[in-house]
Amino acid sequence: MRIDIITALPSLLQGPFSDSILKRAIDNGLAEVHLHDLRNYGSGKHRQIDDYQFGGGAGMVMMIEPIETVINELKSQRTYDEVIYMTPDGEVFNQSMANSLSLKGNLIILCGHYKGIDERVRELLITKEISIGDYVLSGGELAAAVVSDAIIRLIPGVLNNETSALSDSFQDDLLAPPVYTRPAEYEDLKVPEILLSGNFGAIDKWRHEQAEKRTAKRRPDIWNKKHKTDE
Ligand code: 6GU
Repeated sequence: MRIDIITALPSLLQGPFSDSILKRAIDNGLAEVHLHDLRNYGSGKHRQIDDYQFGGGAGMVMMIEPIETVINELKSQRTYDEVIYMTPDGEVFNQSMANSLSLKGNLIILCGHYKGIDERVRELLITKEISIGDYVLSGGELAAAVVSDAIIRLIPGVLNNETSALSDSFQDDLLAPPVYTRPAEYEDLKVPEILLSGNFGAIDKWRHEQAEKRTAKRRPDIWNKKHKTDE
């Protein structure tokens, strides 16, 4: 999997890929992430990438040409499965979108800024628009990092068996059950007896029940949907 991220603020995106699971995935050649500084594609002495909006109003709009130039340059080098635009008015990201994107080969992710991008970029170049939730961020960069993380960890070989993504929250429409480690007793709080029993069949059953209880209580929306479709 290769992800090309186009951004006016590449330094905002360096951190998330320089540590832990994402760094290991990249070091092991399971994922490639390339950051492209939109400023390098800007026009004129000032490498302009944004301008005032037609019709007036506060806030700058990202121009078509620099974005088209970088996207065309990338497309001339390989074919892309999706050209994604990160925007609060996109489709709300979830685990099922992460699952299907993790099966793709090459992705472009464009991060918006200011008031957004010229609408014609969306018409001409973008194949998918993603939001990470109903709140507004200063730009698409943090959202692009979230989406990339959710996708890359699903690539086979990125996680080991123990941390397998199959047991993640949401993967089976259930939240994860509670987990404990040493000490077995902390102040008055004991780890549930069953987890110390060594009876792995009973432990699995307990965990599944806890996951169901937790989902029904905390996320009735997911719980009710699951039970409608199971019937
Ligand atoms: Cl993708 N971008 C911005 N700027 N804000 C957001 C978002 C994206 N998703 C949720 N809020």
